Amino acid sequence: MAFPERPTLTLRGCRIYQKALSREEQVRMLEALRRVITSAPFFSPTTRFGKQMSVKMTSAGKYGWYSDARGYRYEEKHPCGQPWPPIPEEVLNIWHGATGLDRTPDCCLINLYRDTAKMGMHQDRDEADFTWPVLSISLGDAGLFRIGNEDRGGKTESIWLESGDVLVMGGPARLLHHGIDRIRPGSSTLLPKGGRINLTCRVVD
Ligand code: MD6
Ligand code: FE
Repeated sequence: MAFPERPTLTLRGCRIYQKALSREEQVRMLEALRRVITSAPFFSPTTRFGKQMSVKMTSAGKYGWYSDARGYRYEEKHPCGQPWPPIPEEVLNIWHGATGLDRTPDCCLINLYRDTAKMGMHQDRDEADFTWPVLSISLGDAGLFRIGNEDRGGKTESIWLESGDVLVMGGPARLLHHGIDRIRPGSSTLLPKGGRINLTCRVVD
């Protein structure tokens, strides 16, 4: 797949490629993800404060992102004890196309949002080197993405991320706070049971 040369939109330094994946590419990516999810089922992480997150998660790659009472971290194994499955080629192709990097990501975190799930404002800062970008791919229902500042608080801006949109958070945008306020249930027919899947690929080491 030839990745678009230019983003359709830039928001606070985040490059957004709207509809970068065709419907056929989205369907193929979802099929690849089904295989990942079969060997690494979704689970509900809890925060450091013991609260269950509304988003279900799993991962592919050398590391998976994990959270429990001991805090946020990367783990080499799914909570069931097995290593995470490899990152699907369909995802790696988007990573290389959008970032232009030869280096392969160590982790593809898979987030599942059903109807009322959301994700609070956060920074992605569990990785060793912030010069590597984070790439996100959205599939299924639209999600309202809010982006703020390096420091907590201050003015924010929001954009609806739709199925097939790709976002790259790199350079000066790498440590901006961001979150998902809500999804718009029923806005896509891609996932048979509805909801939104977001993939984020990261270099961890
Ligand atoms: C989401 N995304 O879209 C949550 N993180 O469901 C993220 O947390 C995210 O979109 C880092 C870079 C891009 C992202
Ligand atoms: Fe994030």
